[in-house]
Amino acid sequence: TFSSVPSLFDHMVEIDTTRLRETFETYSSIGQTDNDGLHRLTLSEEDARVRDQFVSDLEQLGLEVRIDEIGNIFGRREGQSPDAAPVLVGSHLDSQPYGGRFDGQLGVLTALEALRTFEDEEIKHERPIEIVNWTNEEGSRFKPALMGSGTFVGEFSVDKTLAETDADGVTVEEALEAIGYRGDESCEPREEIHSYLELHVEQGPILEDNEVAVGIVDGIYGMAWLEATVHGESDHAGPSPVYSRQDALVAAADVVLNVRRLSSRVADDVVTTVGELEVGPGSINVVPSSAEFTVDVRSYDDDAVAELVSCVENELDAACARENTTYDLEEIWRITHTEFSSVVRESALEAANVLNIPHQQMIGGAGHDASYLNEITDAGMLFVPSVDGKTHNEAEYTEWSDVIGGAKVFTETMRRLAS
Ligand code: HGY
Ligand code: MN
Ligand code: MN
Ligand code: MN
Repeated sequence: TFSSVPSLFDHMVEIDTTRLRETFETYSSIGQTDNDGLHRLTLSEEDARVRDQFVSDLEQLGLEVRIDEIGNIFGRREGQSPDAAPVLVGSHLDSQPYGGRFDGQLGVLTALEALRTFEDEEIKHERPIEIVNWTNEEGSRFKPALMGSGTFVGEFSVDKTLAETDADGVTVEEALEAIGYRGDESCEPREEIHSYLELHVEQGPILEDNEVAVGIVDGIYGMAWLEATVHGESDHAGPSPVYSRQDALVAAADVVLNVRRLSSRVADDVVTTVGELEVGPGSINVVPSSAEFTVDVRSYDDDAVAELVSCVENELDAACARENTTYDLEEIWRITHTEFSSVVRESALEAANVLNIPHQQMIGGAGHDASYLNEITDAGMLFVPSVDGKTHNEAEYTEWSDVIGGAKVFTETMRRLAS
């Protein structure tokens, strides 16, 4: 379907797979867990060390390095036409608590290897190419997710981002200062961007089930993040009769289970997750007076996400009526679904065809920085298979042959976008 006959002029770029593997192992050792995962929360001491490694690698490659006021790190390789709009490539180096080594990191290091190869092979390209590491893609220590890219495209104000606090009350601003990554560049595009390309592990089972090496991503689910607090009354676990209790955890647990049961009724692809739950006062013989929990709701259908958010509210009303408790509910983040542009997708499809690498188009359920970049430029993503679809888990893994396949398609796509 595409002019996939490799034209003689398609200079196929040979990445250095040994160097990519060595670099991957070096970065994986920074924040490495006992089970070979990564514990590298954004703006932590481990994140500081991997950022230092990244900056030094960019400098060694002769790139112009700049760090913006919320710690996004950019490296620029000039093109033949320095005034042309640049191609932006990259992902994120922060991880989930006890997460995997591939989520985010693989995308940054694949982009680094592509640029190193361009340097080695003196590949000429019209457009400047910029590599980026986005601050706080994961949204675990500081909420919301996609914080660095979201602020860059103007979705979040810099002031709001700097004021976000972690569970210990530390602000993003303080954390950036503590690790020396509060840069002096303003966090906004300083020029028109031609396109954005991100490689990422699929974090699902589709590519593995279909035995396909590369996913070319059409779109990403929309999602909403909620924080609920149920208020009850603490009481003695012994003498207080059950019928008169106002047990915040019982009400919360009711909601958690019912929301899960409701999901599939709203739309086939809806997924809901309660990932955090904190009970107060937290004593074995005290009836809980508070239960705070988060809800992560996703679907490719934005209306289904909206409907699920109101389902959570209805369940809280019903559960609190049954248990004579009250609640507060706050929506802390909403992002609508993403439909990527054809510009990057077509280049990626041509690259995969020319390289003869099996590929398919697909939708992704995990959030990615590319979603926000898609608001200001032509963005696109490549996925590589996740073994057993496992991710946000120390066992996260991608076969090295798939890492190479993805890196080849990435590098050829980047070459096409920049030429
Ligand atoms: O939440 C997500 O999907 C991403 O991993 N931050
Ligand atoms: Mn990620
Ligand atoms: Mn993630
Ligand atoms: Mn991402």
